Amino acid sequence: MTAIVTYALADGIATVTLNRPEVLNALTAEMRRGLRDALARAKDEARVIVLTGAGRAFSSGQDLADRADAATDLETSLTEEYHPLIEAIAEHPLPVIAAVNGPAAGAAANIALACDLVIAAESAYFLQAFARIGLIPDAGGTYWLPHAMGLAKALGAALLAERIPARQAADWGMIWEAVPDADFPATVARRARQLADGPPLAQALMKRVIRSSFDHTLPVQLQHEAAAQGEAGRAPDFREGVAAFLEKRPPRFGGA
Ligand code: LHQ
Repeated sequence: MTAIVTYALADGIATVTLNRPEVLNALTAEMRRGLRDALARAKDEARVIVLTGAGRAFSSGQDLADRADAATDLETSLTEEYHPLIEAIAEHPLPVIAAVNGPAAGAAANIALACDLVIAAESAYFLQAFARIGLIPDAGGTYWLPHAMGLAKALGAALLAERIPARQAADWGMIWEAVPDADFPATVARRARQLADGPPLAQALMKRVIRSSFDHTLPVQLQHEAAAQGEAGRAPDFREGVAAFLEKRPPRFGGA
């Protein structure tokens, strides 16, 4: 049987692939567990995680035909299964790239937005499909959307439930970049390499501190920033980064 979530590790890059292409990688409980397991495994052995979809889609969101899920109350399904997944991405010490190869709909669009760097192929699109089936954006949608693109666009995306093409998503600041389909695999590989070679402690700290800024006033945020910078400054990667600069060579980060 083919795994419905695959995991491949190469040179510090953990690639996690949603793998039910015949239903556009619609998410089942087993896939959500597989995703959480993959994220946990990568923690100990990778330097960056790439999350992507097999076939022509990233993911169509919740599997609407899954009978087990249909029997579960939505609030329970969200709090017990989706939320731990969203938090595992947002709180993961490693940078997580969403490589959005095709449509990202429903909960999957918002799982992508939970990632740290979203790179989409130009033919991909984001669809807050929820209103079409009488629901509201979930899996963090009501949080990420206004933060990522502002209130006006967030409300429009939720109420109208129209496709947001990758290029538009990038123009709105919702994702990092949209790239021509032909360049997509190479761009993802290049960005993954770049992050895998980056300073792990500083990356983990910047993820945490930047994400927490939503909850803080400026004085509080400045304190968190200074504390994290103090920690980064005491670590070997800072010494290595400065030495590499002075010696005019690329840094070798990852010092314990
Ligand atoms: C699917 C799905 C799918 C099953 C395509 N399920 N089969 C909800 C409830 C519970 C708890 C937590 O939260 C949530 C959150 C959510 O995620 S709700 C939103 C769920 N997603 C959607 O509403 C999107 C549904 N899909 C679509 O609207 C379309 O498939 C899109 C626009 C993504 C792509 O359209 P097309 O490119 O035209 O592909 P298609 O519709 O022909 O799909 C291909 C196949 O995949 C098809 O099966 P078939 O046997 O006819 O070839 C679809 O039935 C199947 N599929 N999405 N979510």
